[in-house]
Amino acid sequence: MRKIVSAVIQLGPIQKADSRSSVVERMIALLDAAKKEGATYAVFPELTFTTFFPRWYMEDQVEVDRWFERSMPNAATMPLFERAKEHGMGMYLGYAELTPEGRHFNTSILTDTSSNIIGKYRKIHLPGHAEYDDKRTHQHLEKRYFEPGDLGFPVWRAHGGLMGMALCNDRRWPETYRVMGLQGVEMISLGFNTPSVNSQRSEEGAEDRLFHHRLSCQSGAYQNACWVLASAKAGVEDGHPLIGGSLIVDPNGHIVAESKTEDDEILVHDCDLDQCNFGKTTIFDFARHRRIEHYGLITSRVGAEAP
Ligand code: CDT
Repeated sequence: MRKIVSAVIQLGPIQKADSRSSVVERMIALLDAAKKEGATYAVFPELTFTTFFPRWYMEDQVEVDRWFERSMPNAATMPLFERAKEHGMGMYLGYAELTPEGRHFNTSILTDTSSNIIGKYRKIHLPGHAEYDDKRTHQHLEKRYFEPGDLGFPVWRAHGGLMGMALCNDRRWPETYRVMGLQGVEMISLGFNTPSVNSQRSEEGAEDRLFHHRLSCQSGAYQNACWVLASAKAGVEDGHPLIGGSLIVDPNGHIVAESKTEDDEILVHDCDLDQCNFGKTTIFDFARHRRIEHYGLITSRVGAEAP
């Protein structure tokens, strides 16, 4: 058995006015609680340190850049990294990254048990739109504020297994999981901020959104025989509701833990990476069963074209 006692740490709402330091304080308290439950690895949400700012339309780049981190860790976030190191815990967390060259990414990192950053992922499937859209009930401006990630979907040897990362909308795309599956991934961590109502179809509410979220994470886990650890930023941020539904999904596609609130909450599960072996050597033994001679359209065509 190769067990990672894993904590998915859901964060309740973060308001526009909340400081990075106040969020980091909350995160440290949750990390301490997860440690008490025996966790050695913690998964935090997408854009962990701030409100989900892409819902706000901004034209002034100085105002936009206030939501971004120019280095990681930095003065505000360092206490979290120090506490994780004290506890000997690895972490996955998401943040808005502003590079020294002035590039903007929706990013996540993976740390080892000494709080060294050993992996970086930049969100590839950016949802939403780039310009103000008055037909939507709320804005989702990720395409305005971020460039698509340029690092692919790498997999790292860490924490005794093969670890991968994704961010929010990536979880809806089978390609995300399969590219990591083809590198043998055993555990995928992902953070999300999912509005509770579809901005273009108001009858699609939280129940449907939770259904699609579970469906995506469960099928990704099953079809690639890996663990999926999904951490929400949840609850009402300045009047805008986000779903909860943080999950731990096993390599058979079963949900083994799910959050019950839309607030700060911890899920802890003993994830045995050896549970991936059965699926990877039988029905999803890619080397024996995949038929790549028929998959060309997946990388040669972006949009659907009828014959
Ligand atoms: N953060 C993020 O990627 N949210 C998307 C919302 C899609 S609707 C524009 C999600 O997939 O949950």
